[in-house]
Amino acid sequence: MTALPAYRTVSVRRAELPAGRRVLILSDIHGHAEALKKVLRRAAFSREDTLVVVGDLLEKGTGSLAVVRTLMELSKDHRVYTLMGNMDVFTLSKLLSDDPKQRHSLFELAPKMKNWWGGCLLMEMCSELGLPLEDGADEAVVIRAIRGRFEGELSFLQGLPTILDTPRMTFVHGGVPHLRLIELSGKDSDPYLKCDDFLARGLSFPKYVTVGHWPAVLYRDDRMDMSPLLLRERNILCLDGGCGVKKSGQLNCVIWEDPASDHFSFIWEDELPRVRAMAGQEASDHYSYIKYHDREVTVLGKAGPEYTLVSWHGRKVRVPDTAIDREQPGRLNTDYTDYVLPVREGDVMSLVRSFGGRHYVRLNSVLGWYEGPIAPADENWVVPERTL
Ligand SMILES: [Mn+2]
Repeated sequence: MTALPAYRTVSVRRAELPAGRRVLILSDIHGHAEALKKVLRRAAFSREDTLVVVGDLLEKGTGSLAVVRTLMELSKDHRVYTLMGNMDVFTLSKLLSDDPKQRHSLFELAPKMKNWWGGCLLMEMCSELGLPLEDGADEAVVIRAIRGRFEGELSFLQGLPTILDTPRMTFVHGGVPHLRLIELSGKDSDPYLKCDDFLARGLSFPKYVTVGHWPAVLYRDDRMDMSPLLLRERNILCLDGGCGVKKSGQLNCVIWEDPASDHFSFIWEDELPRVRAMAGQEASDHYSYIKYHDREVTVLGKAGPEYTLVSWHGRKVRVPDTAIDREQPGRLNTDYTDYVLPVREGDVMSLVRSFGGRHYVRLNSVLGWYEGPIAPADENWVVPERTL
């Protein structure tokens, strides 16, 4: 067995966070460079603050290179700690592999990534190099060119630590089994970056452990609420708003008022159009929330233009036709809710998509339906900051 390269093993960075200074925490930017810029602007991020990015800069968006460059640039003259995520390691390990098969898998994946997310890091790099992948490029040549042109970006990514440990908070993309970090040091980082469903492990910690990776919405059973989840009794903060993974997701930014305090608030941004509700509506009393791991349905028939009626656990649910998996019509291709949101006239919402005159929107971090008329939102509208 060959030894893992250093960037695939656990490295722990230790730091003191200056008292009295805000700490802004992001994770899972996933190639959403515009959302990143917007959220930093909204937070009025400055040299006074500390910024911690808890991994997954890359993929599932079209601006991976811009995200990396933005963070590299900020790191020069701001207090920025950027950590590694599992997607970052995934792409990096293929771009840097000496094994042509490993590299080939990235080329094979590229058209799928383009289809799902509009692009991928490999495509961005090729397009900057003027070597479009569609022309059946010579993979060895492309990889050599990439390693040359993007040496700076690649070495920045390789240098990202796995864990940031500070006196009152430990940051890691996926999760940790305990805080004896010295024992994790040098091990394969994969289990700590890809720690799916971290909360289900039932752990609690003597200081805050902040993670991304697993969208916080998946921990909630009542509504599709994308806001960060702070479990004070367990000292765990999950902040992934599902940016990238879901078109309906948001990039959360947790604001820790002072590293000596226990006061946390958050804002968010996304790249969706913002619309204003022209009328109010009441919330639905009964609704379904179909999660990705439980999305088997029976199609009952059409339910008007653009909608299909399905049965899910014996409940009738109206879903947009596009939510039915084309390859396996017995299931949905996404998480889904038919929840009709409580909306007041004038509320500003992120518009995911409209179907037959009804709008699938996110309002106050919660996904659902708005059935009234919409207008473009006022450009001066700002995302409200909410206490956690
Ligand atoms: Mn991840």
